[in-house]
Amino acid sequence: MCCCSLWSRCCLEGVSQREIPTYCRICEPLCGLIATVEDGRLVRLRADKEHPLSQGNACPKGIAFTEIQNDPDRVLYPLRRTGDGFERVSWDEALDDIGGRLRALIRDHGRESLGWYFGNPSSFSYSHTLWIVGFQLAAGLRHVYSAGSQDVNNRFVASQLLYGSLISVPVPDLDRTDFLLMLGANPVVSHGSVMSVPRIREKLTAIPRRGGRVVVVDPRRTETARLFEHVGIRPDADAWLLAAMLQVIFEEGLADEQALRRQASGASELRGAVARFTPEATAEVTGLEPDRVRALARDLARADSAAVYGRTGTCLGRHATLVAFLIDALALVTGNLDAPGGVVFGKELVAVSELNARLGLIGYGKNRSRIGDFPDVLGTFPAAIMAKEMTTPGPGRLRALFTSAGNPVSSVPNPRELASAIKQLDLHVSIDLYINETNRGADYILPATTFLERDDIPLPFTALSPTPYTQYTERVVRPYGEAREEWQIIDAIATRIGVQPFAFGPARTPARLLGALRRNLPGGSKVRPTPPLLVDLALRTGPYGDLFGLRRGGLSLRKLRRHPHGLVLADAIATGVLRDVVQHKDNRVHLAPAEILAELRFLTAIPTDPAYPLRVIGMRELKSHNSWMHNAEPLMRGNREHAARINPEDAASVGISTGDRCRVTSPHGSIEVTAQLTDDMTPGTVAIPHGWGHRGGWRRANAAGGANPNDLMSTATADIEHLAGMSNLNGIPIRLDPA
Ligand SMILES: Nc1nc2c(c(=O)[nH]1)N[C@H]1C(S)=C(S)[C@@H](COP(=O)(O)OP(=O)(O)OC[C@H]3O[C@@H](n4cnc5c(=O)[nH]c(N)nc54)[C@H](O)[C@@H]3O)O[C@H]1N2
Ligand SMILES: Nc1nc2c(c(=O)[nH]1)N[C@H]1C(S)=C(S)[C@@H](COP(=O)(O)OP(=O)(O)OC[C@H]3O[C@@H](n4cnc5c(=O)[nH]c(N)nc54)[C@H](O)[C@@H]3O)O[C@H]1N2
Ligand code: SF4
Ligand SMILES: [Mo]
Repeated sequence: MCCCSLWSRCCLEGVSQREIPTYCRICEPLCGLIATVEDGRLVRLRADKEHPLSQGNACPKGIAFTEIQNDPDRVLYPLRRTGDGFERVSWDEALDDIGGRLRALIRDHGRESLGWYFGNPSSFSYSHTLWIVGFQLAAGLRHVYSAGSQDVNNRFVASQLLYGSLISVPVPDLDRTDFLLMLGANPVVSHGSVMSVPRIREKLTAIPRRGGRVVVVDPRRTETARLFEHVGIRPDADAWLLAAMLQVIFEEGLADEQALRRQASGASELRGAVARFTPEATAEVTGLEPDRVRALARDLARADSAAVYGRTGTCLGRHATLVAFLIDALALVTGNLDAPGGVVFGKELVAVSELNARLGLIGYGKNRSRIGDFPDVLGTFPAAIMAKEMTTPGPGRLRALFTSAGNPVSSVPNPRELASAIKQLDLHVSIDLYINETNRGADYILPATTFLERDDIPLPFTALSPTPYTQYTERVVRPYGEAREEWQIIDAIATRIGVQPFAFGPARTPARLLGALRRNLPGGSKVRPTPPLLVDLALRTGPYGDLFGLRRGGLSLRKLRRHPHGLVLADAIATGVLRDVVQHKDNRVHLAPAEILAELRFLTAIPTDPAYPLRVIGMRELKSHNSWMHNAEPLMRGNREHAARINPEDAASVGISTGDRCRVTSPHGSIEVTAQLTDDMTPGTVAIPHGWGHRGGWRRANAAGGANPNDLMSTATADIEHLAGMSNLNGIPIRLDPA
């Protein structure tokens, strides 16, 4: 039998084991992998030496994906809830019943009663994301939520304010920078995020080797901070530090006036707004010596080139949009925006922003949420309000929820509230690989293919790679059991409520575009677009495309198939492109939008409450991946345990030692975890990884114990960052007690 459905030479020649190049879709470097496949089963994964960028590098999670692929606990057939368990049903039975229930809900309560939450793994599947957006637009869904509000939406909103372009996110030019200021990121463990950089540790260590500096601002002396210079800031104080650095730079005449004149508007207002944030005035909030902050500001401004980069540690505080904004502002003010060695704007593989800008499909603040009046970000509302949207009566109440590639009961604040709200839904359907903490009570669990069971191209990541590249992969094994690709499932559900993704409104261009496409296809109007067809079209007409033969050497899927190990598209990101990036009418970067000036005016630290003297933050571990890799045996060896990292001074003051069970209590909840004392933690701060405390169908994960730190977090609308709807998951006041 053919293992991959391609009927390539190996089947015809009867070779039983096949090695197929593909790439990992667990995290953002997208490392090249070689899959060994025998009789349609994955035998092993190893790093691909021929991948142009990862060059034989992959981490333990990538290799351990074999265990996920072959996991006996995987859901391989559609499951329907029966009392407190599940029974296997056929796809038709499941889809017909779901369709019928959706039609009844639409009839009684309108389409605004339906909703979708898509989780992190969806961003690694072009077809999944395309079909969610297509379905959202075609069905007019309003209740759309994602992991983005626990991750990165503040970054998009900052780009909207700065550049007038939501998805234009600059990346640090790692290969050329002389000075990297990194806040709230631990790429040695996370492997880099909102930048796609295989072998990132080497890229970072090369900076000091060539005489440059890397400064890591983090309340924990992380695996990354240990390799470089560490600035142990207090949690949720980055806005104060960045404002203070800007204050010093303006005050001491270190700003790059030429860059300001050329690129920006609002520099003097920004200067006025940060004037009160001197290093002295901010020292109590940041915990940093004023002289150190001054020196850091001067060094950054005087470096030949400097990049400023922030990641989740700067996204999950109370001022997340402001912080993301100030990160880019600092780069611009020092002349490092859109300049070699600074922060630079990659070129998209397909012209998503342009298309979106032209069609105005999804953006920022086009809609407001029913609960909390939050603006949408890329068509999604804060996931932290999902529970209240389910439980608050009235028109527009969320009654039917789909979750795909997501585990919000593990990942959003106040998971208990969400778990109990989900029980009140009329319908909950999950598309997943596992029974997880969110779907364990769902009406249906529909089995999704793994990334090895679907074709893919990492669409959004080319623009985020300092060395622009791409790769197209076919599936390497046929779907196990009855697993289906998400887009097929979405299509089948859409059909049953009478809508069709990618065929919305005759007045809209995509319909016309697709009409033209259909006319040019064999089969005429009956042909419905498939993901490879759409992506080929977008690729060929995109910035790197072959324009159907008009641009020699341009890309098409056919051409990418000839480069199964991936293809480098340029040596570096081009600079001097800001005029194309900025969409504001005056073609300038806006340094003083009203929203940001207001944030700076009202910036106040949370008053310390003696009842909760410490702060809790998150952290990531090399052998965990959010909530979903704790069932893979190779990652769980050595009796791994969920532990809170605590500074010895803080532990001593409450009589806790390593290995003790301790109780962590915030104003919103309480959990019990094992203590691990370490002077990596700055005193006053405790770090607890998320994604533990399992109660799903993953037996090894369940047995690993642990707790969900998000029980400590709040979903009160006042506790949700108001510009981007970011959940507040870092810097929450807590108290420690022996358990
Ligand atoms: N306290 C705290 N909370 C956090 C964070 C933090 O730093 N601290 N980080 C936040 C961040 S950055 C993120 S991204 C979120 C993640 O939050 P979520 O995306 O909600 O959750 P995950 O744990 O990533 O769960 C992913 C689910 O997708 C399934 N899955 C894996 N691959 C596929 C696939 O190909 N198809 C389908 N259909 N399903 C698949 C897995 O089985 C799993 O059930 O957590 C957030 N929560
Ligand atoms: N091994 C592994 N890799 C992963 C993941 C995983 O779960 N495991 N998840 C993936 C996902 S979904 C994402 S989004 C990326 C995230 O990528 P990163 O953001 O690089 O990952 P983290 O390790 O969460 O790093 C955040 C850092 O912020 C620090 N921090 C917390 N609060 C503050 C603060 O207030 N200020 C400052 N300056 N720092 C603070 C934390 O101590 C932590 O070191 O990683 C991805 N890669
Ligand atoms: S770093 Fe690991 S998990 Fe991330 S893409 Fe590479 S192999 Fe996969
Ligand atoms: Mo994330």
